[in-house]
Amino acid sequence: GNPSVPWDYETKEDWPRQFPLFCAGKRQSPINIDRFSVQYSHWVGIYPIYFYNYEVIPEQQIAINNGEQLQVMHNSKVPPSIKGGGLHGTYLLSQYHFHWGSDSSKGSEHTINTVRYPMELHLVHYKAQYGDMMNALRYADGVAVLAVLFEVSSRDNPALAPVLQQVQNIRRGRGTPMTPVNAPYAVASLLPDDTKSFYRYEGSLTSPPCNEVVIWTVFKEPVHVSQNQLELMRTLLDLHDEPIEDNFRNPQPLNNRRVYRSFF
Ligand code: BO1
Ligand code: ZN
Repeated sequence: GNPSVPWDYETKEDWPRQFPLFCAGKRQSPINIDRFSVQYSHWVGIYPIYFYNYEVIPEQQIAINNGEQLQVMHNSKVPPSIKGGGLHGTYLLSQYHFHWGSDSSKGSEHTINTVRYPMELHLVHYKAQYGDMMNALRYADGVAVLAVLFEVSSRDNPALAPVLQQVQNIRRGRGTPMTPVNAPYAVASLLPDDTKSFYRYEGSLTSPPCNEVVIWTVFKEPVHVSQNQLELMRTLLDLHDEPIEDNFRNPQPLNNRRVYRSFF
């Protein structure tokens, strides 16, 4: 697993061979969440996830086209953070990014009862006590990702507008200027109304090097996105000036894992 070896989604089925250190492991992500085999957990359900500074409008967020994803780094002095919801300790937001498909029949990484969604948002946090993201990747509970599924709607999702406004400035991959997202909005506006109902399991980063360090939270309630907004995502270009699309990994074997739910 040499992290400097380039990877792309065209060869995603080869990641276990290309990055055998972690991508061939037994707690890989994403997974299919089968509603009828998930188990209610009192431990996960008793306390809601508490969101700190999620309502604060960051002074500045930076949108980046990294050649594989549209990623947003925040630049706030006090980063948004989460605790509760069965997580041990506080996790600080590092970045968030999106996975989407070439058409709306696919795009999400997690599937629910094998149903694919057209887009999935990942809010990537690292455990505060581990100091930074790089160090957190060394611990089995180092990273907590919140996943939000999108379903197609006839209405635009206003929470996506500030990020999508930057797409024209970062259309080409790596080497394009990092663009501040200035429009006022809070990260919280990207979350579903019901953050108390979610699925929880232990998994990995969904792309190489696939470190098995992620406590996953997948919200039950999807949010909405319009076809126009999805089309805008699909105009982003990768390193070869090809559209970035289908930047998702397929569900991985559950193996010896349980998926919990926070709700009855
Ligand atoms: S995901 O949320 O599971 N799709 C995911 C996949 C890959 C990463 C993060 C989240 N990669 C890591 C890099 C680190 C970097 C970190 C934060 O993202 O391996 O080098 O510091 O941006
Ligand atoms: Zn992701």
